Amino acid sequence: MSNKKATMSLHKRTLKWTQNIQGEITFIPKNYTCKRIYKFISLMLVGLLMLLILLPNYISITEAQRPTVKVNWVIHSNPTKYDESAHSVCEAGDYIYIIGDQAIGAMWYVRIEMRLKSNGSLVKVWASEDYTLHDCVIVNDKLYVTGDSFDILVFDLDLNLLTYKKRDIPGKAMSSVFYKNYLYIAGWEDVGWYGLLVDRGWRVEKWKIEELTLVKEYTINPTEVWWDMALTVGVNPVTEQVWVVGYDEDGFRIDIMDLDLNLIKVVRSFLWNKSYNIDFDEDGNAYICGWMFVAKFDKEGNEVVTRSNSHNGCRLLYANGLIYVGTTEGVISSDKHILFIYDKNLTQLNMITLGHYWFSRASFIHGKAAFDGKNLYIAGYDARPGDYEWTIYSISLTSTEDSAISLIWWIVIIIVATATLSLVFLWFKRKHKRIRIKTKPKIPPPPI
Ligand SMILES: [Ca+2]
Ligand SMILES: [Ca+2]
Repeated sequence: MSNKKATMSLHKRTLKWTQNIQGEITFIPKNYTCKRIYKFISLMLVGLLMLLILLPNYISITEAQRPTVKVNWVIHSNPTKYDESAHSVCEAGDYIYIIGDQAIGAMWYVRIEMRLKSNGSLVKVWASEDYTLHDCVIVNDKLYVTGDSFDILVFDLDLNLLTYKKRDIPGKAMSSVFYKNYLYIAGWEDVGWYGLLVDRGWRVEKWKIEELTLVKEYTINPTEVWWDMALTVGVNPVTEQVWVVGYDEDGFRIDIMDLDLNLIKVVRSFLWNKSYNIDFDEDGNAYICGWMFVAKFDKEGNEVVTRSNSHNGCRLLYANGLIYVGTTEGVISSDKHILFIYDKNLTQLNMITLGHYWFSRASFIHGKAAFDGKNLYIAGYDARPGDYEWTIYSISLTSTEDSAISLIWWIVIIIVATATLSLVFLWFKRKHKRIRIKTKPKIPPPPI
C-alpha cells in the first residue's frame, strides 16, 4: 500500500472530514460520542449541584405537603343494640379515655371507656344512668369530665370516681379546656320560658382545678326567646385570651375574653352556626371547624381564610404546622370518616379515608380529639342499619423530627451521587484527552 493510500485509510478510520467551497478540508475526531457523554455528565453535575442548593426548601415543602399519615387501628364499640355515639377522647401515658353515650331505648347516659393506646383493647368501662357527658381534660393524673347540668366528675387514671361536683344548672356544658391551673367550661343554659317556648343563653365558667372551686361565671342571653348557645372553648396561648365560639340569633359569634372572663370583643362572621372545635398555632392564629366549614382567624379575631365543605360534624387539631380535620364524606352509598390535612392557609394537602364500613352513615357529634405528640385519637360513630356504634381511630402523624432525618438522608444521597459523577467526569475527561492525542493526524491531509 502506498503512503498516500495508507494515510487516507488512517484518516477514514480515525477522522471525519468536511470540505468548504474554497476547497479547505476540516478534520473532526471520530470519537465525537465522547463529547456527548462529556456534555451529559457536565449537565448532570450542574443539575445535581442546583438540586443540592435548592434541596432544603424543596424537602421542607414536600414533607409538609405530603405528611405521612397511617391508621394504626380502628375499634368499633357497640355496647347496646340502640343508637349511641362517642364524643371526646383524652389521653395520658399508655391509655386513652373515650367519653360517649350508651342507650336504653330513647334514653342516653354516659359511658367512659379506658383503652390501650397500643392496640385499642378495652381495659375498663365506667357507666352511669345519671348523666350524659361530653368533654374531658386530664390534669395532674386526674380525668375531669363535664356535660349535663355543668356537673364535674373527677376520676383517677384507673377510672375510679374521686369527686362528683353536682351543679343542677338547667343546661349542658359542651366543651372544656385547661389552662394554667384553671378549667374553663362553656355551654348553654335555660334562662326562662315564654309560654311553651324555652329561652337559652350562653354560660361560661372558670374553675380553680386543685380545689375545684368556681372562680368566675360569664353568662349572656343575646336574643330573647332564642336558643343562644356556646359550643366550644379554647385558650389562645399567645394572647392568653379565652375564645368561646357559638351562636345567637344573628348567627356565628366568637366572644374573646381575658383569662378572668372579662369580655374584650365579639367577632361576627357569615359562617354556619354550628362550631365543633377550636385550636391555635404558635402564632396565635385560631382554626375553627364547624358545620360545613373550616376557618382561620388571626389572633385579633380577623377572619383570614374560610373553606366550605360538604361535611357537618368534625374534629380539628393543630400539630406540627398542619391542621388535621376529621369529618365525613359521602363515598358510594356510605358516609365515611375522613381525615383532611391542611396547611396554615387551609390549602388541602391530603385526604385519608378512615372508615371502612359500607352502607353506614358515619359522623361526629360534639367532642374533641386527643394528640400525644405522635398519634391522633379520634372518636365518632357509625350509623349502621338499625344500630349505631362507636368508632375509635388511632392515627400516626409524621413528626417534624422525622422530616429532619429524611432531609439529612436526602442531602447525604445527593452529595454521594455528585461525588461519584465528578469522579466519572474526571476519569472520562482524561480518557478523552488521551484519545484526542492518539487520533491527531501525524501527516498533512491529502490534497483533493
Ligand atoms: Ca348500638
Ligand atoms: Ca336566648
